[in-house]
Amino acid sequence: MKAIGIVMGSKSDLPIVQKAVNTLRELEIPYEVHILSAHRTPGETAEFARSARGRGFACVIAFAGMAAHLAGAIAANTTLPVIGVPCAGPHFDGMDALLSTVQMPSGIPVATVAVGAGANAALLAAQILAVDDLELAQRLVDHRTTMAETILEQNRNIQAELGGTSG
Ligand code: RP5
Repeated sequence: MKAIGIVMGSKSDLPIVQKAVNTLRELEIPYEVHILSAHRTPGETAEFARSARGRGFACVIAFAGMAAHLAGAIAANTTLPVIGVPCAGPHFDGMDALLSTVQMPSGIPVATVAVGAGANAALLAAQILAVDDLELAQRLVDHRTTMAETILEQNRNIQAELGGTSG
């Protein structure tokens, strides 16, 4: 199976990255984690993106906050799918990173997930891999079944706990 390339713009993004790593581990998907910055290490970031396909990655997940151009900078240098995860910084509740990541001009797409949505980024990457991997597709179905069971159990518990006053 191909691996997922994970890049964060700063070590301060790690708590969000960890959610993606946990999900990829759960789904038994190989990954590689890097810290590379679009503005502090522009050359190394471009080199990573240019070599990503040759290194066996299926797609890249880029995590960045503030004027978050990391995902776009990587996408400009590879034709692999790039998933952008906006990370909330000290201002604007992550709206700055969300708009910077999602508003890519025509020609270079970035598939942007919600602010801080590391797990969803990993699930989207898994779904890309599962296009031609039926075993992984089944693991994704199992993951959804587990989620549904958790909600249904919570539903039973809340009814037992709080009851209801209707009829
Ligand atoms: C971005 O700037 C990083 O992705 C991070 O979210 C933000 C702040 O970086 P640090 O100043 O914490 O290194 O490049």
